[in-house]
Amino acid sequence: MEEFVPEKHVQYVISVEKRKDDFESLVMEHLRLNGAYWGLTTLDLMHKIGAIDPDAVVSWVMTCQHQDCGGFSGNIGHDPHLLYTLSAVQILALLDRIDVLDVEKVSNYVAGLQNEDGSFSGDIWGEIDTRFSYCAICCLSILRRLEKIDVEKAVNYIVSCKNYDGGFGAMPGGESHAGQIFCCVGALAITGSLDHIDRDLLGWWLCERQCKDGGLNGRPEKLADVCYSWWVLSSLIMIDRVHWIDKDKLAKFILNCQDKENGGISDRPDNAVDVFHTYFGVAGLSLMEYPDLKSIDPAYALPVDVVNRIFFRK
Ligand code: 3PZ
Ligand code: ZN
Repeated sequence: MEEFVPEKHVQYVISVEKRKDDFESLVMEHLRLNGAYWGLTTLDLMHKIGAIDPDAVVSWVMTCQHQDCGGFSGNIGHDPHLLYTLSAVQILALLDRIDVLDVEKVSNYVAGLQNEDGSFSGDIWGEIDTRFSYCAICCLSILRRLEKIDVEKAVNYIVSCKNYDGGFGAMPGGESHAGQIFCCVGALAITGSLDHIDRDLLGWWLCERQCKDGGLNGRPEKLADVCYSWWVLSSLIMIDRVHWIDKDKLAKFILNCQDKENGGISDRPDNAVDVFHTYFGVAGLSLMEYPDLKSIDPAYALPVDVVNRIFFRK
């Protein structure tokens, strides 16, 4: 039986946070705000958010904000995008520091990226993708400013990306993919629109993602990968069909991807670890109610206690 080594993962996440100039860090330079969200959420799920200095994180996050438009970039000196603006808002929510934000300014930036057909562009360059619909809706919901967009049009656009297999793509007619399905189901869950989903049809497609080795893949014929534990499981939970997969086999697959010596989790057994798969591995275990982990909200991708604090201030 594989054992879970949370203390090692805490050490690993903190060490990645400190290293700033090796190869892995350089590749990740332009998306450090995403990386910070993955690392900090992992620590919080393991009850170790106290290991970091919140004031230092908050002031660094705020240096990534662009004063002209209100959006955030992945690091200082890069271009703002919805992908990083969501991570910034999630980090501040996690640290209970939304108060440092000019909420009107950030929410106007996000709302300004909605198009006439209800879709969202990721930034001023205009690429459209249902991932950006999720980023915008999740962000505005956390900021309690969903009324700034046309929610009905946003929902209708997402529904127009639904396929005959029950899944969703990046745009109308785009191939179903588990990451994209998470974004669409998450956005529909947040806006209370899950009635647009055929739960049995989508649940079937999602539970077909479980491979012989117990892991989950992102679409047919692909290898299992730890990050799909999150995209697939969270979607199954939101549509109430998570009992259709074998949780024990999936937990074993994730535990098998741990580096038990130096900490961290990889995409599949024996590969090199990274913060992304460490986060999604721990988040997947949390969704399966693994002992001693905080539970994570499948739609907001934040610990449940953080989400409750946002909406009920308790
Ligand atoms: C990884 N990105 O484009 S990336 C990401 N992938 O920035 C971060 N599973 O070098 C890390 N694959 C590792 N640390 C991988 C984020 C990708 C996803 C690649 C991946 C994951 C299988 C091939 C896209 C949210 C945000 C971004 C993504 C998905 C979800 C890479 C490759 C790509 C990227 C970064 C590093 C292998 C870490
Ligand atoms: Zn992966």
